[in-house]
Amino acid sequence: MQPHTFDLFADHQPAQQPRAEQIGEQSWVLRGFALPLTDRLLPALDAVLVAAPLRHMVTPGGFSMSVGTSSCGQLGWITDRSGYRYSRVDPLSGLPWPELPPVFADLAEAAAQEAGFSDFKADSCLINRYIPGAKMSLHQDKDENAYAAPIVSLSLGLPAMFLFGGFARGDKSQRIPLLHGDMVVWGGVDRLRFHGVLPIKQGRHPQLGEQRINLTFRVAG
Ligand code: MD3
Ligand code: FE
Repeated sequence: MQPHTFDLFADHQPAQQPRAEQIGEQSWVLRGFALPLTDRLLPALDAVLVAAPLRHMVTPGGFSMSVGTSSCGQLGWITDRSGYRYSRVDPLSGLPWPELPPVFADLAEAAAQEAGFSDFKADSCLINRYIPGAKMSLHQDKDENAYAAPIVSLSLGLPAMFLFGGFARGDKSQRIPLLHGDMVVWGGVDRLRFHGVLPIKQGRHPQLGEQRINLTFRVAG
């Protein structure tokens, strides 16, 4: 974490608004946390997506995901007819995934710290791209090797309605709007809660256009 990055966060935070909004026992929404860094985040994201383009992966059941996905970092999440897993290589290129840009790593660590998780070092960043109408059905994230570390997410572009459920598929979900620059940290007892994203509404974001991009930073290995 570079000191100048830290100053940026301090300077841009509106004084009145609470910095962190608790949504679960060990889960926090950090409204606008990434906004001071978007000028560095967006070009880094573009470079990653040139090296490892978004693609619509196929689930074990044979359905093509409505969300386009890619990854950076040492491990990337993939799915195909044989199952879900993390891979050191991008199956599209046969090459290792692009490195995690330092601005991504610093931001994820700072957000985790803010939510009470120190020394968060992500080895994987999953990139999800939603166009209007795309959604993510309720699911649990269980493909990581350990659940001690939190998952940190960054929302960019069009708004989304995030569903934060319980520990069984049928449990009631909270609906949490996520806007450009918002970050969420899920850890500890909340790590295995069901969650999903409602279909994205039509719209145009001034910087990202007609799309939402979500990054999730994970310790997968
Ligand atoms: C809550 N992505 O990629 S962010 C996913 O907005 C995923 O693209 C959504 O669910 C998206 O798996 C939601 C984050 C998220 C990730 C892991 C969680 C929320 C979580 C684990 C437990 C509880
Ligand atoms: Fe998930």
